[in-house]
Parts: sequence; C-alpha cells; structure tokens
Amino acid sequence: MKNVAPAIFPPNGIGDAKPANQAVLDWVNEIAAITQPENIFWCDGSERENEFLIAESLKQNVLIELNQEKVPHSYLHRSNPNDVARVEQFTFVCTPTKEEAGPTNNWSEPGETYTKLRGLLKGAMRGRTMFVIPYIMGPPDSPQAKVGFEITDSKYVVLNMRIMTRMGEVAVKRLGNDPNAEWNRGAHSLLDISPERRFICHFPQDNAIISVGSGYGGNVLLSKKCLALRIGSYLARKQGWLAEHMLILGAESPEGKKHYVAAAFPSACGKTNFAMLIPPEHFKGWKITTVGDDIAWMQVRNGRLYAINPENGYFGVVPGTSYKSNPNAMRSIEHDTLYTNVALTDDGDVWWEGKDGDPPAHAIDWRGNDWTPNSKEKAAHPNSRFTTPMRNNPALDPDVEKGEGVPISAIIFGGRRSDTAPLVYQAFDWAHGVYLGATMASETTAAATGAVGKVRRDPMAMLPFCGYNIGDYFQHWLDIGKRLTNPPQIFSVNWFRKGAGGKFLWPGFGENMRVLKWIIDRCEENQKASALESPIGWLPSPHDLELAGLDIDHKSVAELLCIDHEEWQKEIAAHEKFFDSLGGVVPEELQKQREKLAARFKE
Ligand code: GTP
Ligand code: SPV
Ligand code: MN
Repeated sequence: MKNVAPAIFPPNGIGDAKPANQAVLDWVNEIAAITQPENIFWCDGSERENEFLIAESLKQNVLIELNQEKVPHSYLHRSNPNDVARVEQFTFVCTPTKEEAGPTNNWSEPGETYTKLRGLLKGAMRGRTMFVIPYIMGPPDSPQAKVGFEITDSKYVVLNMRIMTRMGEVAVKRLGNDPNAEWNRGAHSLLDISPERRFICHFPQDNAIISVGSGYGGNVLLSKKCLALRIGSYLARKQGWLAEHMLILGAESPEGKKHYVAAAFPSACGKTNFAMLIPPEHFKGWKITTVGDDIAWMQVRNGRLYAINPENGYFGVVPGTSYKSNPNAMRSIEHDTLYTNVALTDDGDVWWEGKDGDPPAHAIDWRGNDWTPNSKEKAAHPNSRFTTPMRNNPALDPDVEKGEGVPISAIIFGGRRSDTAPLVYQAFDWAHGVYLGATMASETTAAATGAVGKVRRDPMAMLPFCGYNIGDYFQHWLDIGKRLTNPPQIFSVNWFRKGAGGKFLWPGFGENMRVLKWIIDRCEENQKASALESPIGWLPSPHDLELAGLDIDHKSVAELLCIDHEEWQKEIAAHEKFFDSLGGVVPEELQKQREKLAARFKE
C-alpha cells in the first residue's frame, strides 16, 4: 500500500510537544480512541523534528532523495496515481440544513456524516503513528489569525504543513489554555487511499474538518482550502470579513508610490504567476512584491479593505514554470522545496514540461516509470506541485508579517476564457464589480479531477471553496461594499483569449504588468489612465495601454479588447441560466445588474 507507513518511534525530545489546552487533549484522545494508533507524535515544527521526519520518510519511501547539490534540502514525493488533485465530487459541506450549504455544494447531514466517517476511521491508524500538528493561519500578531490543529497519519502532510503554515509553539501559545477558545479541529487519515473511501467533509458549525482516503495537497493540507477558504468563508460571513481565493501583490512605482492589489483567478489560472510578476524592461523602476499567492483574508477598517495572507508558503503548479515565465518562482524552488509528482532525471534532478532547456534523454516519470522525450505520457503530472516557504521568494513583500494587513486598491477577477472576455475592463461601481465576480467563468484545469477545458461558472473563483450558500455569499459581498467608504476598484482580466489560429493573443506572465499598470492608474485619485465607456464596463482603448517594447500586432490588441456583441448576447443568456440554476438564492441587486447589462447593449 503506497504511502501508508508503519509507526515511527522518535528519540527523546522529538514528538512529545504535548500542549496544555484541555479541549485539544480531549479531542486528540477522542480521535485516538477511534483510530487506535500505535503512538501519538506531538509536533513542534522544530528543525530537529523536521530532519527526523525527513529521514524516516526517506526510509519508508514517502520521499525520494534528490541531488542535494542541484536542489539542496529538497525531496520528491509521488502520490498514488489515483490521488493527484482535489476531488470536488467527494467534498462536502455538512451544515445542519441543506439550504445553508446552498446549491453549489455537496451536502450531507452532519450527524450521519460523523457516524459514517467514524466508521471509516475505526482502527485506521492501528500499527501507525498519529501526528498532531498545531498551526496558526496569519501573522502571529494579527487579530485576524486563526489557530488550527490537524491530526494526520501522513508524514508528507506534516512536512508540508510545516512549510505552508506557522506551525508548532507559536500556535500553542496563541491558543492558550482557555478550553473555550476558537480553534479548528482537522482530522485526516490516508486509510487505504481508495477513491471509494475518499471524503473531504466540513462541519462549519463545529469549526471541524474530517478528510479521509487521500494524500494529495488540497485534500489533506487542511489549513488551506478546508480551513482558510471553506470554513474561513463561513466564519467570515458570521464575523463580517472576507475569506477569498486571491493572491495579494504590492506594486511600487519608481516614485515610491505603492498600491496593493488582490486577484481571484480559479485554480491553475495564474495567481502564483501574477503574484510573482517581474515587470518588462519598459517598466524599469517598478517593483512587484508578493504578499500571498492563493488566499486572502480581508477585513474592513476605517472604510477600507485590508488583506492578510494566512499562509506561510506556496503550494504551486509546477508545469510551465521556467526562468522565462516565472523567475521568482524558479528561484524559490531551487532549494528547501518538496516536489510532488514531477519527473526525476538520471542525475537526481527534477524535471517537468515547460522547464528551461531541453528535456532529458531519459527520466523517471511521476508514476515511477521510465520516460523519454518519445513517450506519449507526460513526464510530470499536469497538476504536479511544489511546496516552498514564502521566505524563499526573492520578491516577498516586506509587510507580509504585518498583522493589520495591507490596504487593497484594486480587486481583480480573472478567468481562463478562449473567447468573449476582453483582456481587461473595469466595473462601474462595487455592485457591478460583485456582478462581474458572481458571473465569472473559466475553463476547468487539472487542479481538480474531471474534465479539463470545460467552461464553467466559477463565482469569485470560489465555486469549490465557498463553505455556505452562494446566494448568501453574494449578499455578503454586497453588504461589505456598503461598509466601504474607500472601496477598491473592481476589474476583470483574461490572459487566455485566443485568436483564430487557437493561439493565445496575449503574451502573459511579466507582460501582464501592462494591464496591472492600467489598473493601478485607474485607481489613482486623478485617474491617470483613460478608458471608454462600454456596455460591460470601462474598457481601455489600445492606446490607453502602455505597449511600448512589446512585440504584438495591432490586430491582436484590437481582438483582445473587442466586445463581440453576438458572443455577449450568449454570455448574458449564460449568466441568466447560471443564476436560474441556483434556484432563487441570487440577490435581487445582482439580478438587476444583469438587466442593466442587457439594457446597455440595446442603447
Ligand atoms: P492554484 O495554485 O491552483 O490556485 O493556481 P494559480 O492560480 O496560482 O495558477 P498558476 O499561477 O500556478 O498558473 C497555472 C498555469 O497557468 C501554469 O501552467 C502557468 O504557466 C499558466 N499561466 C500563468 N499565468 C499565465 C499567463 O499570464 N498567460 C498564460 N498563457 N499562461 C499563464
Ligand atoms: C487549487 O486547486 O486552487 C490549489 C491547489 O491552490 S490545492 O491546494 O491542491 O487545492
Ligand atoms: Mn488555489
């Protein structure tokens, strides 16, 4: 059985960081009584503990050693081939009523679901070690930070959580000894890694998560999609803030003026790349810095929106990453990185499709089979990932640890659309911006199992991550807007529009700076960039974008910015169909936005 390893017995001083909070101890005892592990390993996140767990993982083939000269302190993990992506069909929101979970979530009744999962967990850790991971999401001094504990029987999970979160003592301290303090209970077991026994279940009313049957990233690093987004969004609505699938970046002009921007793109649609953007030559003196690459927690303060990145590392898409497309990511993953499902070269290096240089003449592919450039199969899985500490990022924003967060000037919604959606446009106001987010669509990617390339509505890039009724979520966004006296401007972007030949019209990556610059200028008080009023929003004309030094023809630019009325008639009909499919939960205000959009096309 792959990845399901026997118990480990660490030397004294490792695995005994038992916290004092009685609520945590009771919960750990309760899970241990069900799963019956051989022993309990209390994690503290220390260097010594990490080294011990890496050594054990290498012994048990959970990790494969890489060439430590080429990629120091880095290791390869191969997940079970049946377990390589998020599983939306097996993901459940278990609110007391189905209505609370809403039309976009799988729902199951909490009582029955607990019973079913406890049944699956019964004796699941016999002969194995149960790890208890304390972690904190957000800068430790942030009033917005949240504490979680994850129980797992996977060393891979422990090693990843140490990179992705602030783990150990810092969380135990923040929680304190109050048994009534707010903290998230996350229980994970690999079981036998079978899709038939794979369930990712959320109990928002209990601030609890149970995940079984998977060993892959988003299904098992419970801090990330499960706590920071699904449970997070549920808590955010109750507590009056926003938990979003957004990157956060800083953009500083040569004059030293800085704006922060948050952007929601669906999975594998460019967040990490945008957050690490390096501006082209034409924008000399501009500096882009990363606050976060996947998740933003935002709150209203003094009429403005402030964002923190709850995470401590990046779990990023590997294929397509190169020194050409994303040099900051490449530098980040040169060392101290866990690789999942990439190819292994004969000299112990990692390789993937889209990496710089020629493909190796021979490699071992992500399944562990021989691979050559003539092989039909891909060497790296399309959803292969790196896990790397954010500290590795040369462009890390200096304010990433700022507890109060960074002020957001612009919010961007973006999808992967071959047609219809222009390169960029700006909403007329907050409510219109919420409508842009609510009606977003994108082609599906390898980040979740199922068909790839199918256009689907993915509101605010949160379709798989909103932990409650999507209609209430839309209303929550509208309500937040009413509390903002200085709201971010809202934009829509699409890096993925294709021309007649099926090729991307826009070069993307670093060149996205040209779009970002227009966006920032639109946010300046004196609106430094101009735009045309179109039926869908404020649209730049070709000369409103700074395109100097870019090798692109006029025709492509015109195509990128074109609003095809026929396509938009279909698009508006698709919006209506989507809203109808939600069964009456969509706020009246958004229905009105659609009517206004349709009316503007008739003017
Ligand atoms: P998750 O981690 O799944 O949430 O994904 P993400 O939104 O962070 O996506 P990421 O930046 O990792 O990009 C996913 C894929 O899109 C990679 O293969 C990139 O090479 C590709 N990509 C990113 N930005 C661009 C762009 O501007 N243009 C084009 N054509 N492709 C891009
Ligand atoms: C995503 O799918 O949006 C990710 C990767 O960021 S995972 O953590 O696996 O969900
Ligand atoms: Mn993501």
